[in-house]
Amino acid sequence: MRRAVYPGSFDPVTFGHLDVIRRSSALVDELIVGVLNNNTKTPLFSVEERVKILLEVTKDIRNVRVESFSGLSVDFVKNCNAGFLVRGLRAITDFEYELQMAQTNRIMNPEIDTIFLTTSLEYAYLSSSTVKEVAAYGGDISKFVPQVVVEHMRKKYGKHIT
Ligand code: COD
Repeated sequence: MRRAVYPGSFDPVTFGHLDVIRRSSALVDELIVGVLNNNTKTPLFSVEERVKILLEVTKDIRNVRVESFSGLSVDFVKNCNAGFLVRGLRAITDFEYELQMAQTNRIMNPEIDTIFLTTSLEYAYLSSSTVKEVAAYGGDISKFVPQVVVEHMRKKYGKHIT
């Protein structure tokens, strides 16, 4: 079975992430979306909320599983019996960070490779931090994230979010 892991913060999941999930799930038998439970950063959404939202927005994709993880992503990939890590690339700024991470991960576990999907052009600008900033100022985020995320953001920031 060809299994891959797409690890990330997903705080919150955007249409850009969803596009990577759809396209990479079509390349493998099973895609596991790994949600980092990060104790050092304070995310807007708890890991439980992020998993719940991801389960909701991926429920129509039959070969996608969603799980949280702590620690190194290569260890999570190994524990999942997966051979690949999926990551998305938007711009040259992503490339430097992603290349460094992919190479470090490969040194730590040479059996695990990283596959990069380049962003779809319509989502090239999109990031979770931009969505949070727009939402914090009461802007319309419905073009950036699924409706279920809009509703969760509304609860976090108050009802003025579109
Ligand atoms: N289009 C395409 N791709 C996108 C878009 C978009 N619009 N938006 C985001 N992406 C991609 C990102 O480039 C990234 O590849 C992925 O989606 C997830 O993005 P985020 O921002 O939700 O998640 P990150 O980048 O914060 O996730 C970082 C990890 C959690 C994977 C990383 O910190 C990690 O593995 N941590 C565990 C400790 C570890 O193993 N560290 C690495 C040692 S080198």
